[in-house]
Amino acid sequence: MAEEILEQLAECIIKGKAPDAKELTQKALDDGVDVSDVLNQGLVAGMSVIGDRFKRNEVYVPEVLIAARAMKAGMELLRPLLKEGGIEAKAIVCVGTVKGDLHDIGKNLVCMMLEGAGFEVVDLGVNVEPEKFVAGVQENNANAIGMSALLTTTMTSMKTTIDAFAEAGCRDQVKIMVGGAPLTQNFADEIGADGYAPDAASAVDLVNELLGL
Ligand code: B1M
Repeated sequence: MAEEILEQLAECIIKGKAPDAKELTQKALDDGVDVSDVLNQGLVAGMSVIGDRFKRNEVYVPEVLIAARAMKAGMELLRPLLKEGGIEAKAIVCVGTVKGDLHDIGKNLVCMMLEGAGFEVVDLGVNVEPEKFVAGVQENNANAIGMSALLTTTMTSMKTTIDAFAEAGCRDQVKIMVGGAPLTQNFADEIGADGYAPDAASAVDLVNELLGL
């Protein structure tokens, strides 16, 4: 019975049916299904199917955004219960678009995919100064950061941000991943990032790998 509802819930996420996802999340909770099962076997399971399809170019940005909206509808009901029950997120990741850069569509996709994979995401927004990344990690006890840049002129802010972590003496406490259309693995290596993700779904694989999860 519980399995059936959770399968239906995952299917709602895949199809991006937000009202149905909300209704089924509530139904699962009313039926006494464990909150973490609703999260992992319902919402996260659906979102990870979308993530895999996105990586294989079987679905595109609009489908991911619609699925993420459905996941958010369910998450709104779960979030307070997860907090109450002391159910911990897999890890905490601060994500932002670097200083000077206002592009946020890719960054938002990364946030949604990470949240969909069970991470707590602190969205630092756009035009994020290096010091704000450092403060974000320190204030939230974050395990990793994800930096996004869409302009060749702002890619350099990534290096400045990595330097700011070193200057603050906390470079070793955080895994740093980077992404965005003009980036390459070579660039990530050059600036001393821990990893590069070419797309939002790969960012989930990367942070899992970097944190050994
Ligand atoms: Co801008 N823009 N833009 N723009 N814009 C580009 C990037 C550009 C390539 C257009 C062009 O000339 N062909 C060009 C950059 C050229 C360059 O530097 N090489 C450009 C320019 C020049 C500019 C302005 C300077 C234009 C001007 O004012 N003269 C200006 C800069 C403003 C600023 O940031 N300071 C500007 C402004 C804008 C808008 C505000 C109008 C708007 C942004 C709206 C918004 O984001 N809210 C905009 C848009 C929409 C674009 C294009 C058309 C689309 C970008 C996008 O959202 N793609 C873009 C041209 C293009 O790509 N066709 C362009 C979809 C998104 C899902 O992809 O962000 O790559 P993307 O994210 C992917 C991956 O890269 C990865 O995952 C995502 C999903 O798979 N990823 C990460 C991204 N971040 C990651 C972080 C990670 C991991 C993976 O962390 C671990």
